[in-house]
Amino acid sequence: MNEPSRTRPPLRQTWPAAMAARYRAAGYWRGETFPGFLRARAAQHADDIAVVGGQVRLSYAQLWAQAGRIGAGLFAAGLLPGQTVVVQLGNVPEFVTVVCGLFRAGLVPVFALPAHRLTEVAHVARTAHARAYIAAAGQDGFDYRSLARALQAQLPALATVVIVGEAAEFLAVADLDGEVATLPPDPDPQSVAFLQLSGGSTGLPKLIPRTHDDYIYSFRASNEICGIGRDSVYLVALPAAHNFPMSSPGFFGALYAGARVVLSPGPGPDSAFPLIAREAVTCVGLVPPLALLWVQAAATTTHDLSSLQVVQVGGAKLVPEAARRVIEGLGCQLQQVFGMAEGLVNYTRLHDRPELVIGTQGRPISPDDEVLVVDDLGNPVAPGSTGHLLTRGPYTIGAYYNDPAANARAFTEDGYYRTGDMVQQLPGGYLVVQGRAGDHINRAGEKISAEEIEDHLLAHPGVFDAAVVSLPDAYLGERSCAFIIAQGEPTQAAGLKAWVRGRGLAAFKVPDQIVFVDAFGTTAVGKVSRRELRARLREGFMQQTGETR
Ligand code: J2J
Repeated sequence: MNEPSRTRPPLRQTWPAAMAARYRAAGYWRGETFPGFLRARAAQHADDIAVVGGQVRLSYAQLWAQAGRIGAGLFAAGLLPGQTVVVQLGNVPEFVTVVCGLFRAGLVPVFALPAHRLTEVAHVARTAHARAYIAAAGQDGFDYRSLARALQAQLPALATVVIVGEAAEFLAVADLDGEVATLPPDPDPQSVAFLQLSGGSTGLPKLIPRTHDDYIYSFRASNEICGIGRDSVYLVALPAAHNFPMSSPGFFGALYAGARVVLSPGPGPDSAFPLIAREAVTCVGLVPPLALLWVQAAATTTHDLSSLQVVQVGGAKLVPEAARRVIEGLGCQLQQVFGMAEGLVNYTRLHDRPELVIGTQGRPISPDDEVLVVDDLGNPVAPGSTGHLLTRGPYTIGAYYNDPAANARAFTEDGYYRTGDMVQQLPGGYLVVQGRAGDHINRAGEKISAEEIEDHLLAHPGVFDAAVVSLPDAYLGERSCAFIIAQGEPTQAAGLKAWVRGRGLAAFKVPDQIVFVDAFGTTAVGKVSRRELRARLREGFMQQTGETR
């Protein structure tokens, strides 16, 4: 399976045989696949509405039919089962139909965020050996067809471009068609269903191969924890390509349950509140700053939000005071979610005591999620102390795709994933996120690698050295700040920001703040690691400006 190209490293994700046997025996891995469950729902709930977005309302039968048409159309366009396809779509119904079409055709979606630009998409397409790119004609004033042209100029293997909307010289999703009989049988449940992106702390995004069995387990079990059933209405408010609204329990969980998925074109109250009222939405996932914005807007809205039962907040730390405000302001149950695209997801449970819901980030989905909290040397810390979170289990990966260096860093010899998060483990397995060991900035749930941005800044002729750090931010949780030692012609902050943007990067990676310094003040004896340097700059700056955590 998944092996069409001679040059492409095999696309797989494996667990040690004994663990795999345990996960099967425990009923986590049931041999289900995406096309398998989508076909079953189309048969069971043919006329129930599966997906609502824009003017479109698709039943489960229509979703399945569209998936067949799109899958067969991609074959007719020359794609072969097992090939990878970069999908860069916002919250439009075609996100769901295209991805389901790829699954049905045994093609492997690779998810890019709508905010990504040429540098990121090219990296992802190249690393995944992608043969096709599927995007919207435009969104938020950006023309993805020009991105497609630039991609094809760099990557000859990217032979096919398919566009949602006005396709220009490319194929249009609406025009895809082919013989459904050409579609392959359902894939091996252990094969890789798609590649998700990591928001990790070093360099460009890494690719996360997730299998049918492991991912389906994670959202099937999430459904139970989050109370998602056939009567639920799940709103996708965050970008659908994020792992959180995709799988925790996300729109895939909702589809698995035979529930209704409603796609909000934007995350803000203006887009989401009318949809909540119209569609009687019961569950939504938000990042902390967005949840607070919703609380503010809910105080004066004329839209009826009373259908909301569960508001999930995750992606970044929700501090207790903010948690209280969410509960009071939205008048429904709060569920904290601490997850990662690599696997492990923790939830506070719907019937947990308020102290746990407000003060922790929940506990793992599975009894077989193994969690270790260790010190810098890898030894377990005393119970209740803060340490590095390591994990392995039935839906946590053991390797990134095609990245041996990252794998050597990110996984222990025993196959534990080093999450990079610093946590405290309370009795009952509840985790409190205390920070992180790595140097990424968690900007309202979007992860930015300090190293990646420093590299782009260093490419500027006016920059002698650059260090990018996170600063506490009342709204974003964290914002990015670049300390710059200038050289040559004087450079302005605005010019540096424009430079980063001009490097073809997602706008959220442009430093929020730029501080010029004469030196990094490395007065201590000996060599200082980049990490220490960043920490010192952050602390020094915060002392100077009187900012507090
Ligand atoms: C503190 N930090 C958190 C939280 C994630 C569900 C929910 C979120 C993600 C996600 C996800 C946090 N408090 N509640 O994939 O399925 C930070 C941690 C973590 C990193 C993972 C899901 N929830 N984080 O955010 O892959 O640092 O996944 O390691 O984007 O976000 O980021 P990502």
